[in-house]
Amino acid sequence: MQKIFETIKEVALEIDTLIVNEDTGYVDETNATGDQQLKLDIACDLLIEKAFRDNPEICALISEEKEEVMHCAGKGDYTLCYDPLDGSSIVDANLAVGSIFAIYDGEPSGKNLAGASYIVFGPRIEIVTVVRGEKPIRYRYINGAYQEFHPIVLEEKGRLNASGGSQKHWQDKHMAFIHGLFADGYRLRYSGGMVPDLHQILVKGGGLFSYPSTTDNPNGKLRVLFEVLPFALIFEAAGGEAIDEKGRPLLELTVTHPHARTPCFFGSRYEIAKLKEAYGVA
Ligand code: AFP
Repeated sequence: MQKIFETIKEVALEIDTLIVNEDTGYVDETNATGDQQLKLDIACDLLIEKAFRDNPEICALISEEKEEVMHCAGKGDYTLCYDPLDGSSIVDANLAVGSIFAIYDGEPSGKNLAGASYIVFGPRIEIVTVVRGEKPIRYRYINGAYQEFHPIVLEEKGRLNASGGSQKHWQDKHMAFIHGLFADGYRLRYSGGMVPDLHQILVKGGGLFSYPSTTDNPNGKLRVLFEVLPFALIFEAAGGEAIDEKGRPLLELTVTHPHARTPCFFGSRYEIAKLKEAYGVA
Protein backbone atom coordinates (compact mmCIF):
# COMPACT_ATOMS: atom_id res chain seq x y z
CA MET A 1 0.00 0.00 0.00
CA GLN A 2 2.97 2.33 0.56
CA LYS A 3 3.51 2.45 -3.22
CA ILE A 4 -0.08 3.74 -3.58
CA PHE A 5 0.60 6.46 -1.01
CA GLU A 6 3.79 7.44 -2.86
CA THR A 7 1.79 7.81 -6.09
CA ILE A 8 -0.78 9.95 -4.24
CA LYS A 9 2.06 12.25 -3.16
CA GLU A 10 3.27 12.55 -6.77
CA VAL A 11 -0.17 13.11 -8.30
CA ALA A 12 -0.93 15.76 -5.64
CA LEU A 13 1.73 17.99 -7.20
CA GLU A 14 0.18 17.59 -10.66
CA ILE A 15 -3.34 18.32 -9.37
CA ASP A 16 -2.04 21.38 -7.54
CA THR A 17 -0.55 22.69 -10.79
CA LEU A 18 -3.92 22.18 -12.51
CA ILE A 19 -5.81 23.99 -9.74
CA VAL A 20 -3.44 26.93 -9.91
CA ASN A 21 -3.46 27.26 -13.69
CA GLU A 22 -6.64 25.84 -15.16
CA ASP A 23 -10.03 27.34 -15.93
CA THR A 24 -12.54 26.88 -13.06
CA GLY A 25 -15.57 26.90 -15.39
CA TYR A 26 -18.19 24.20 -15.90
CA VAL A 27 -18.56 21.74 -18.78
CA ASP A 28 -21.99 21.06 -20.30
CA GLU A 29 -22.41 17.48 -18.96
CA THR A 30 -23.14 16.35 -15.39
CA ASN A 31 -21.31 13.47 -13.64
CA ALA A 32 -22.56 10.00 -12.61
CA THR A 33 -24.61 11.41 -9.72
CA GLY A 34 -26.03 14.36 -11.62
CA ASP A 35 -23.61 16.95 -10.18
CA GLN A 36 -22.44 19.66 -12.53
CA GLN A 37 -18.83 18.99 -13.54
CA LEU A 38 -16.03 21.49 -13.73
CA LYS A 39 -13.35 21.21 -16.39
CA LEU A 40 -11.05 20.79 -13.39
CA ASP A 41 -13.07 17.79 -12.07
CA ILE A 42 -12.51 16.01 -15.36
CA ALA A 43 -8.84 16.97 -15.65
CA CYS A 44 -8.09 15.80 -12.06
CA ASP A 45 -9.98 12.56 -12.68
CA LEU A 46 -7.87 11.84 -15.77
CA LEU A 47 -4.63 12.58 -13.93
CA ILE A 48 -5.50 10.14 -11.14
CA GLU A 49 -6.64 7.47 -13.59
CA LYS A 50 -3.37 7.79 -15.50
CA ALA A 51 -1.31 7.63 -12.29
CA PHE A 52 -2.96 4.42 -11.06
CA ARG A 53 -4.21 2.39 -14.02
CA ASP A 54 -0.96 0.42 -14.40
CA ASN A 55 -0.31 -0.02 -10.68
CA PRO A 56 0.16 -3.78 -10.14
CA GLU A 57 -1.48 -3.64 -6.66
CA ILE A 58 -4.76 -2.30 -8.06
CA CYS A 59 -7.36 -4.32 -9.97
CA ALA A 60 -10.05 -1.63 -10.34
CA LEU A 61 -10.59 2.12 -10.12
CA ILE A 62 -13.91 3.72 -9.18
CA SER A 63 -14.15 7.48 -9.54
CA GLU A 64 -16.82 9.73 -8.12
CA GLU A 65 -16.83 11.39 -11.53
CA LYS A 66 -17.68 8.22 -13.49
CA GLU A 67 -20.57 5.80 -13.59
CA GLU A 68 -18.60 2.66 -14.49
CA VAL A 69 -15.91 0.72 -12.68
CA MET A 70 -12.61 0.76 -14.56
CA HIS A 71 -10.94 -2.66 -14.50
CA CYS A 72 -7.15 -2.46 -14.64
CA ALA A 73 -4.41 -4.72 -15.91
CA GLY A 74 -2.99 -5.16 -12.38
CA LYS A 75 -3.72 -8.45 -10.63
CA GLY A 76 -3.57 -6.97 -7.11
CA ASP A 77 -6.49 -7.17 -4.66
CA TYR A 78 -7.07 -3.44 -4.16
CA THR A 79 -9.92 -1.39 -5.57
CA LEU A 80 -9.08 2.31 -5.39
CA CYS A 81 -12.11 4.60 -5.03
CA TYR A 82 -11.51 8.33 -5.27
CA ASP A 83 -13.10 11.73 -5.36
CA PRO A 84 -10.66 13.59 -7.64
CA LEU A 85 -11.64 17.10 -6.56
CA ASP A 86 -13.98 17.49 -3.62
CA GLY A 87 -15.35 21.00 -3.16
CA SER A 88 -15.82 21.92 -6.81
CA SER A 89 -18.46 24.49 -5.88
CA ILE A 90 -15.97 26.52 -3.78
CA VAL A 91 -12.91 26.36 -6.03
CA ASP A 92 -14.00 29.54 -7.87
CA ALA A 93 -13.94 31.37 -4.50
CA ASN A 94 -10.32 30.24 -4.09
CA LEU A 95 -11.03 28.28 -0.91
CA ALA A 96 -9.15 25.12 0.03
CA VAL A 97 -10.29 21.95 -1.76
CA GLY A 98 -9.16 18.32 -1.64
CA SER A 99 -8.90 14.86 -3.14
CA ILE A 100 -9.97 11.72 -1.24
CA PHE A 101 -8.82 8.10 -1.72
CA ALA A 102 -10.18 4.84 -0.27
CA ILE A 103 -8.25 1.59 -0.74
CA TYR A 104 -10.52 -1.46 -0.50
CA ASP A 105 -9.14 -4.98 -0.21
CA GLY A 106 -11.70 -6.81 -2.37
CA GLU A 107 -15.25 -5.56 -2.82
CA PRO A 108 -15.73 -1.98 -1.57
CA SER A 109 -17.42 -1.97 1.88
CA GLY A 110 -16.61 -0.66 5.35
CA LYS A 111 -15.12 -3.93 6.52
CA ASN A 112 -12.86 -4.19 3.45
CA LEU A 113 -11.43 -0.69 3.76
CA ALA A 114 -7.70 -1.32 4.15
CA GLY A 115 -6.37 2.22 3.93
CA ALA A 116 -7.27 5.81 3.11
CA SER A 117 -5.75 9.15 2.28
CA TYR A 118 -6.70 12.71 1.47
CA ILE A 119 -4.89 15.69 0.02
CA VAL A 120 -5.65 19.26 1.14
CA PHE A 121 -4.88 21.93 -1.45
CA GLY A 122 -4.67 25.01 0.75
CA PRO A 123 -1.93 27.62 0.99
CA ARG A 124 0.26 24.46 1.18
CA ILE A 125 -0.29 20.89 0.10
CA GLU A 126 -0.91 18.53 3.03
CA ILE A 127 -1.56 14.80 2.83
CA VAL A 128 -2.87 12.42 5.47
CA THR A 129 -2.51 8.66 5.01
CA VAL A 130 -3.68 5.75 7.13
CA VAL A 131 -3.36 1.98 7.01
CA ARG A 132 -6.12 0.19 8.93
CA GLY A 133 -4.96 -0.66 12.44
CA GLU A 134 -2.26 2.02 12.42
CA LYS A 135 -2.13 5.72 13.33
CA PRO A 136 -2.71 8.38 10.63
CA ILE A 137 0.39 10.14 9.27
CA ARG A 138 0.34 13.81 8.21
CA TYR A 139 2.74 15.24 5.60
CA ARG A 140 3.36 18.80 4.46
CA TYR A 141 5.00 19.72 1.17
CA ILE A 142 7.68 22.29 1.97
CA ASN A 143 10.70 23.42 -0.05
CA GLY A 144 10.15 20.81 -2.71
CA ALA A 145 9.74 17.77 -0.43
CA TYR A 146 7.20 16.03 1.76
CA GLN A 147 7.95 16.19 5.46
CA GLU A 148 6.19 14.20 8.13
CA PHE A 149 4.43 16.63 10.43
CA HIS A 150 2.79 16.48 13.89
CA PRO A 151 0.78 13.29 14.40
CA ILE A 152 -3.00 13.60 14.26
CA VAL A 153 -4.56 12.72 17.59
CA LEU A 154 -8.10 13.66 18.61
CA GLU A 155 -8.68 14.71 22.19
CA GLU A 156 -11.68 13.44 24.15
CA LYS A 157 -13.56 16.73 23.57
CA GLY A 158 -13.04 19.40 20.95
CA ARG A 159 -14.19 22.97 20.30
CA LEU A 160 -15.25 23.11 16.63
CA ASN A 161 -18.68 22.52 15.12
CA ALA A 162 -19.38 22.08 11.40
CA SER A 163 -22.72 20.97 10.01
CA GLY A 164 -23.70 20.66 6.36
CA GLY A 165 -27.01 21.18 4.61
CA SER A 166 -29.38 24.09 4.77
CA GLN A 167 -30.78 24.77 8.27
CA LYS A 168 -34.21 25.17 6.66
CA HIS A 169 -34.03 21.44 5.86
CA TRP A 170 -32.55 20.13 9.12
CA GLN A 171 -34.64 17.90 11.37
CA ASP A 172 -35.71 19.50 14.66
CA LYS A 173 -33.47 17.16 16.69
CA HIS A 174 -30.44 18.17 14.62
CA MET A 175 -31.23 21.87 14.98
CA ALA A 176 -31.61 21.51 18.78
CA PHE A 177 -28.39 19.50 19.06
CA ILE A 178 -26.30 21.96 17.01
CA HIS A 179 -27.66 24.93 18.96
CA GLY A 180 -26.81 23.06 22.17
CA LEU A 181 -23.18 22.73 21.06
CA PHE A 182 -22.96 26.46 20.30
CA ALA A 183 -24.53 27.24 23.68
CA ASP A 184 -21.82 25.03 25.20
CA GLY A 185 -19.08 27.24 23.63
CA TYR A 186 -18.35 25.46 20.33
CA ARG A 187 -17.16 27.60 17.44
CA LEU A 188 -18.60 27.43 13.93
CA ARG A 189 -16.03 26.33 11.35
CA TYR A 190 -17.61 25.45 8.00
CA SER A 191 -16.21 26.26 4.56
CA GLY A 192 -18.40 23.92 2.48
CA GLY A 193 -15.41 21.71 1.60
CA MET A 194 -15.42 18.38 3.39
CA VAL A 195 -11.65 17.92 3.16
CA PRO A 196 -10.53 21.21 4.75
CA ASP A 197 -13.44 21.14 7.24
CA LEU A 198 -12.59 17.65 8.50
CA HIS A 199 -8.85 18.33 8.32
CA GLN A 200 -9.31 21.36 10.56
CA ILE A 201 -11.13 19.29 13.18
CA LEU A 202 -8.41 16.61 13.00
CA VAL A 203 -5.48 19.01 13.32
CA LYS A 204 -7.10 21.16 16.03
CA GLY A 205 -7.65 18.09 18.19
CA GLY A 206 -11.41 17.64 17.93
CA GLY A 207 -14.95 18.79 17.40
CA LEU A 208 -17.80 17.54 15.26
CA PHE A 209 -18.56 17.46 11.53
CA SER A 210 -22.13 16.47 10.61
CA TYR A 211 -23.87 15.89 7.32
CA PRO A 212 -27.30 14.76 8.52
CA SER A 213 -30.36 13.56 6.66
CA THR A 214 -32.37 16.60 5.62
CA THR A 215 -35.84 17.07 4.19
CA ASP A 216 -34.33 17.78 0.75
CA ASN A 217 -31.62 15.03 0.99
CA PRO A 218 -33.02 12.16 3.12
CA ASN A 219 -29.78 10.16 2.68
CA GLY A 220 -27.55 13.15 3.29
CA LYS A 221 -25.22 14.40 0.56
CA LEU A 222 -21.90 12.65 1.08
CA ARG A 223 -20.97 9.50 -0.82
CA VAL A 224 -20.18 6.35 1.14
CA LEU A 225 -17.35 4.95 -1.00
CA PHE A 226 -15.46 8.09 -1.89
CA GLU A 227 -16.02 10.47 1.04
CA VAL A 228 -17.60 8.86 4.10
CA LEU A 229 -15.68 5.59 4.59
CA PRO A 230 -12.15 6.99 4.07
CA PHE A 231 -12.75 9.76 6.61
CA ALA A 232 -14.41 7.27 8.99
CA LEU A 233 -11.20 5.21 8.98
CA ILE A 234 -9.03 8.28 9.58
CA PHE A 235 -11.23 9.56 12.46
CA GLU A 236 -11.28 6.16 14.16
CA ALA A 237 -7.51 5.81 13.72
CA ALA A 238 -7.03 9.26 15.28
CA GLY A 239 -8.97 8.19 18.39
CA GLY A 240 -12.35 9.63 17.40
CA GLU A 241 -15.57 8.06 16.15
CA ALA A 242 -17.62 8.11 12.97
CA ILE A 243 -21.27 7.03 12.99
CA ASP A 244 -24.49 7.25 10.99
CA GLU A 245 -27.69 8.66 12.49
CA LYS A 246 -28.75 5.30 13.89
CA GLY A 247 -25.55 5.32 15.94
CA ARG A 248 -23.86 2.58 13.85
CA PRO A 249 -20.13 2.87 13.15
CA LEU A 250 -19.78 4.00 9.53
CA LEU A 251 -17.07 1.37 9.05
CA GLU A 252 -19.79 -1.30 9.39
CA LEU A 253 -21.65 0.03 6.35
CA THR A 254 -22.15 -2.21 3.35
CA VAL A 255 -22.37 -0.54 -0.04
CA THR A 256 -25.43 -1.08 -2.22
CA HIS A 257 -24.38 1.17 -5.10
CA PRO A 258 -21.03 2.84 -5.89
CA HIS A 259 -22.64 6.28 -5.64
CA ALA A 260 -24.75 5.59 -2.50
CA ARG A 261 -24.90 8.34 0.14
CA THR A 262 -25.44 8.28 3.89
CA PRO A 263 -25.97 10.72 6.74
CA CYS A 264 -22.67 10.86 8.64
CA PHE A 265 -21.03 12.31 11.75
CA PHE A 266 -17.30 12.46 12.51
CA GLY A 267 -15.94 13.68 15.81
CA SER A 268 -14.18 13.25 19.08
CA ARG A 269 -15.71 10.86 21.58
CA TYR A 270 -17.50 13.47 23.69
CA GLU A 271 -19.38 15.07 20.79
CA ILE A 272 -20.34 11.69 19.33
CA ALA A 273 -21.71 10.59 22.71
CA LYS A 274 -23.75 13.83 22.91
CA LEU A 275 -25.02 13.30 19.37
CA LYS A 276 -26.18 9.77 20.20
CA GLU A 277 -28.14 11.13 23.17
CA ALA A 278 -29.69 13.90 21.07
CA TYR A 279 -30.69 11.47 18.32
CA GLY A 280 -31.98 8.88 20.84
CA VAL A 281 -29.53 6.18 19.69
CA ALA A 282 -27.24 6.05 22.75
P1 AFP B 1 -19.10 20.01 -4.16
O1 AFP B 1 -17.99 19.08 -4.60
O2 AFP B 1 -20.29 19.94 -5.05
O3 AFP B 1 -18.63 21.38 -3.88
O4 AFP B 1 -19.63 19.43 -2.78
C1 AFP B 1 -18.79 19.43 -1.69
C2 AFP B 1 -19.38 18.56 -0.65
O5 AFP B 1 -19.68 17.30 -1.17
C3 AFP B 1 -18.45 18.43 0.57
O6 AFP B 1 -17.12 18.72 0.31
C4 AFP B 1 -19.06 19.39 1.58
O7 AFP B 1 -18.85 18.97 2.89
C5 AFP B 1 -20.52 19.39 1.22
O8 AFP B 1 -20.58 19.12 -0.17
C6 AFP B 1 -21.17 20.72 1.52
O9 AFP B 1 -22.52 20.63 1.27
P2 AFP B 1 -23.54 21.80 1.73
O10 AFP B 1 -23.20 22.99 0.91
O11 AFP B 1 -24.89 21.23 1.41
O12 AFP B 1 -23.37 22.04 3.20
